[in-house]
Amino acid sequence: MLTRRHLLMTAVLALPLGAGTARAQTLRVTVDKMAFSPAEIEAKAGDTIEWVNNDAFAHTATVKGGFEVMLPPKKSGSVVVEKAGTVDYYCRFHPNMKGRIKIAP
Ligand SMILES: [Cu+2]
Repeated sequence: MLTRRHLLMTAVLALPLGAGTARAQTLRVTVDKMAFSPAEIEAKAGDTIEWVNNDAFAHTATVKGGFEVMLPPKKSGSVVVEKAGTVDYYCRFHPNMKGRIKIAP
């Protein structure tokens, strides 16, 4: 996971400043055995976050005072992140399941 993050950061740093034409992307988080993976991702405003639930029971990606994405067993759900900042989310059914989205402008 560290390696993957490092690669992502390297890719971001390699972009020329002011390129400004980056297309919105879809970033995938899998849910396996009661855990979000990767637990922390780096997105840009306008990106779509998609959670793929591989477990046989339901989860959610819930932000206090924000969005809640239902993740039925073996299904996926998504949300578009519009605002820069750090978003912490958890699963409503298993509050010890936690994830974070770092959103760049
Ligand atoms: Cu859950």
